[in-house]
Amino acid sequence: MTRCGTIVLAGRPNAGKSSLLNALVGEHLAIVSPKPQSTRLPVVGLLTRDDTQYIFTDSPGLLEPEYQLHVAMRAAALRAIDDAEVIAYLHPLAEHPAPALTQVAKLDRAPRAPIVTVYTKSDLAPSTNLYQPPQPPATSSVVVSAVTREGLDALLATLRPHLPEGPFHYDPEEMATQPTRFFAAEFIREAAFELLHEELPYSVAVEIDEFREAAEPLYIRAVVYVERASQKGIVIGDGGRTIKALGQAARVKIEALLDAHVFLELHVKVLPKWRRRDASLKRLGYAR
Ligand SMILES: Nc1nc2c(ncn2[C@@H]2O[C@H](COP(=O)(O)OP(=O)(O)OP(=O)(O)O)[C@@H](O)[C@H]2O)c(=O)[nH]1
Ligand SMILES: [Mg+2]
Repeated sequence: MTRCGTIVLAGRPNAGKSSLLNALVGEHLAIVSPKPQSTRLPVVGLLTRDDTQYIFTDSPGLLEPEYQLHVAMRAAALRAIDDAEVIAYLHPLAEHPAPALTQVAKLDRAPRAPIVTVYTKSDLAPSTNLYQPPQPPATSSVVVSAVTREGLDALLATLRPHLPEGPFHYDPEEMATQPTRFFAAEFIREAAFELLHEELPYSVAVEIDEFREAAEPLYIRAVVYVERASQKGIVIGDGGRTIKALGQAARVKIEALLDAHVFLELHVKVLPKWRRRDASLKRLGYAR
């Protein structure tokens, strides 16, 4: 009998959720950044191994909301936690032990699904006896590194019994469920996290205006939104230098995922205070 089910990757910002999703799936699907709060929407990654189909959902970091976008991110993370058959609760090994998820997520009561505590970035943790395996009957925990791939097989083995018996939901060859244009917009945002500083990456949102994949190179036109006119100038840069570099970096990422040449055209526009406005968040796909 095959098994198939959803596993949410949850935890504080920067815990390594997106990196772990990518390592498990074997493809760069979810954007990663040393800057916290890079994930704004859940990203689904599929892994089918032997008789088991793992449906992983990378979720936004659990944070204390400061503005409307945060409220939407937290809501999306809590929905993903609610919907999952098992919760992989990520916490950096260097900051062992992990506080209770109920506390981190400020939940009124413990989540319905079982929790597997996943200690991340083991390659960064000092090798002194920091990690003491929990004594039963504590919840199960696994130590992983998305970089060295340590612990990934152990994690899969720990998750597997929590997944319901039943048929696969997706073709075993599939890795993603979201449309290509979603990933295109995300990779432009990832480039913004790499090339822009301080508050700017947080003020950037991306909307795909046109996506033509009938002929190669694929043609993608996107709008990079910022919140203020002064930010627009910085994102464009001297003689368009910054937006050009951003476009190049994003194009390479999109081409790697699609395995096709891409012509990417970016325009920078101002959408005033979009992070604080419900209508803008809805339009950008961040809020319901
Ligand atoms: N050395 C090392 N770095 C890691 C590992 N996993 C993640 N990182 C780094 O930690 C930072 C955060 O990783 P992300 O995967 O973006 O973390 P996240 O939990 O998705 O963060 P948010 O989406 O912002 O909540 C990045 O700089 C990653 O490269 C790991 O196993 N080893
Ligand atoms: Mg992330």
